[in-house]
Amino acid sequence: MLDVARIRADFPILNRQVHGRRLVYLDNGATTQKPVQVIEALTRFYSLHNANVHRGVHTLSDEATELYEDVRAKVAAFINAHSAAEIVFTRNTTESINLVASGWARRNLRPGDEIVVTAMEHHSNLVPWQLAAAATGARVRAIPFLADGTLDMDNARQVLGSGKARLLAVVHMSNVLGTINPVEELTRLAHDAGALVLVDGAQSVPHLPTDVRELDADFLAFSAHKMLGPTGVGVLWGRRGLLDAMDPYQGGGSMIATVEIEHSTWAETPQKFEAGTPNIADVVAFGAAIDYLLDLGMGNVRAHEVALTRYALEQLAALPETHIFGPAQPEQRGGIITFGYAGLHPHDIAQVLDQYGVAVRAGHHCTQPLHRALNLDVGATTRASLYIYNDRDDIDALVDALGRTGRFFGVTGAHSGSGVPR
Ligand code: C6P
Repeated sequence: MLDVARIRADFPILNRQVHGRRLVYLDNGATTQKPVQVIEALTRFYSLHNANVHRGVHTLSDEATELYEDVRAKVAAFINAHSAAEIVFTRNTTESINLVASGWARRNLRPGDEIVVTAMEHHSNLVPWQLAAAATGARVRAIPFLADGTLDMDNARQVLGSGKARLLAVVHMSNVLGTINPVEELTRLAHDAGALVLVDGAQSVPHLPTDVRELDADFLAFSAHKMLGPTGVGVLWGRRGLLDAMDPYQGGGSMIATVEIEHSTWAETPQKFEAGTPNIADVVAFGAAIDYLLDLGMGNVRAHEVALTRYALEQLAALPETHIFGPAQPEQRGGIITFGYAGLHPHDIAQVLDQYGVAVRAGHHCTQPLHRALNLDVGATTRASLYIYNDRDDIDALVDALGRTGRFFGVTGAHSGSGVPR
């Protein structure tokens, strides 16, 4: 599937030590590390091609524009979009969702309309809709999830069939449960009900082969930094007709056709949504990240993660004090493994694991409603999240460090207190 040893050699940061130990990086859901190919693309751009885009007629500006626009085409191909014009560069997934909430929802929603989300949404796919609802009189409704971490599809059919749904905003892969939601089926239900669909692909696009024509949704949002690329670059894919009909998100240079003192007209999609100087160098380096993933093959990335997730679930389940959230089968989920351990507070766990060089995330992971639904003593969990450079040694290191953490806190094995369901 993947030659992890060869891959690891491309990631300089994986050579460093943390507290005198080998770095075991298991916080890929937050952000991934960057291969030397991406780092060099960034340096190369600033060393050789740096100029502003879409403005100059000089050589450097032409080169910068071509490099920048080439990545737009590369992103379009990566998700099988019909054209590069459907790709808008933003700062991150959060901004991509806010763009739709501002440019589409505020213009199209009316009092009584419903924006349907799920109880497992990241705050980024919830708060923008709350703001849009407050501005329009629409209402936000959530589809709950079941005890096994999958979405309650009976409820989904009911809510989407109510006749009030105008938009379904749904996470493709949960950043906490790892659940892969049946987005194609949800899209069919939403479209049958006359609602549009926005897919939050922040955790899915980096890990699963993505084909927007198969998904058949209307918008897809994701971030470069979770797929080997630099921070500060996000993508909004949208159907051309919808993007064309939307209001601009911000006003300024580069997004206009003509400007008078009192009014202006807009540039074509996608320039209409990219006001001001964009994050040129990071977009260009994002192109190197996409090349890297294409070279590996997204099918192989997925297969590697399914195999490693299976191993991780087995090894963690063998620790008697561990409770793992989300679907039991690796095929139903991504490489996101959130757990409670021995009644310890997740922050304590993460802090001790760090002493062993193991980087995991602890907290509510920007999903407070999800954590409330899990009915925990504390609104927090510990999360290990995998990517292409992780291997069984990393999982073994996590399990070993967890055992040591338990012994450090004098845990004997009984489930009690925080970190496990009540
Ligand atoms: N989740 C995590 O550790 P940004 O920050 O805009 O690049 O991505 C926001 C976002 C949206 N949706 C989902 C499903 C996400 O997981 C994230 C980011 C990180 O889980 C940081 S909170």
